[in-house]
Amino acid sequence: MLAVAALAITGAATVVARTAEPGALAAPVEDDGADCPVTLPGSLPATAKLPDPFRKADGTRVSAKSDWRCRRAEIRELAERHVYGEKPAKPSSVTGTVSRTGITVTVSHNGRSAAFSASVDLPSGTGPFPAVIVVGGFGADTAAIKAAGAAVISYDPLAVGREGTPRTNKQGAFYSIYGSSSSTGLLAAWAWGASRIIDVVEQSGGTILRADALGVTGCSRYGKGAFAIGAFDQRIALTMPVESGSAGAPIFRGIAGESGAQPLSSAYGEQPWLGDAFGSHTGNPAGLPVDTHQVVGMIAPRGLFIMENPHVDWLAARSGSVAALAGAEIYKALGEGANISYWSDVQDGTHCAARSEWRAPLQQSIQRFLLRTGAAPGVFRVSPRKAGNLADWRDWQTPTLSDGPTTPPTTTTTTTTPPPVGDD
Ligand code: MCU
Repeated sequence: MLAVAALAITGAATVVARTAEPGALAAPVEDDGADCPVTLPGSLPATAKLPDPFRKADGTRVSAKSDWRCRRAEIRELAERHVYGEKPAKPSSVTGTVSRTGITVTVSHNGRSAAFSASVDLPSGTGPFPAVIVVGGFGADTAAIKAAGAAVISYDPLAVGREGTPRTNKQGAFYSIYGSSSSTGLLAAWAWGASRIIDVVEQSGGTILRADALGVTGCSRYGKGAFAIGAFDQRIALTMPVESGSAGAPIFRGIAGESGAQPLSSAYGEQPWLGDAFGSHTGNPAGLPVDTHQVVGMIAPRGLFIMENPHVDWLAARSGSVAALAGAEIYKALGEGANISYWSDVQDGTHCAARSEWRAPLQQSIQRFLLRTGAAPGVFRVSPRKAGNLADWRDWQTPTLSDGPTTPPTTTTTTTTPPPVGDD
């Protein structure tokens, strides 16, 4: 009895340790489900509709909010196996520096090493500052980010995973460590690189940049990257993919039926963005045991603001709206429905244009999730040009999740029960 009570207490302490400061939704670790037991069935039945995100691998459904942590670990495993390829955990050595103008990263693992860097642009005022990792060099409103009080970390992901290489000879810092024939795609490699930048920020002591107040954004192929970076590192408090298109936020199952959208085979073949294993799914997304609404669920309940362009058919904004709507059901079940926002109702059709419509919700998101002031925008503005219908895509309902753990801990009275006489 005492041992059980002690376990219950240890469990509670673990939960406390996982939570950063009050109001913070990001985890202090890259993957807070790393200890979850994940046993996946060899194969799952094909489903034309979106897989039920609440159905666990053992066939039962998630019933408590606290179950999401290990359900997320299952989704992560599915996403790695079938979509992105493996994103390895932190390598044995990550070192580097943070200055007011830049970040250097040096990684060593299994006798191999690689280095890359990012530049830093601080806002006015005195730090330490929250920061947004801007992936690639275009399409992000860096002026709005700085005006909201966050620094910009400009991350060139091509140094970590180059484009223009065949899948058999991938290049960049990630592949210098894990091998040029690694089956991991560029998006997971970029996510690994962003995580190593966060490791260095974390180790820097927080005098310039705050590791507990980080966001990520990027447009187009770098929107695909921003989405994957936010999904695979729970230290990211705010994820803001812009016009990410196929291999980004839009549901894979919707793309084939969305007129003009970049086909899955095209997204798979244009660059090795997705993992090699995705190659067997491009003609049959119904056979995928996971879809991007569950990748949205990997981000939940952290801040997420998905921005899309409904004027360019190639960008698959209708399938993007379905990913957001289905993913929002996960946020709602977790009691954080306002933490996901979506906006595709924009005027300018230019891909990755600077857009005045997004400035206010973007700044409000930075304030809420990085500076922790005010409320989340909690806005869903879907363009009528590309409005998907969630009812067409699901045959599951959103559960009401309890607040407590599924198996309630043993009552605390056991802690005060004296052991029977003679039992020591
Ligand atoms: C939307 O992202 C990509 C798209 O997948 C590609 O087909 C196209 O070539 O480039 C887009 C992009 O990254 O534009 C800058």
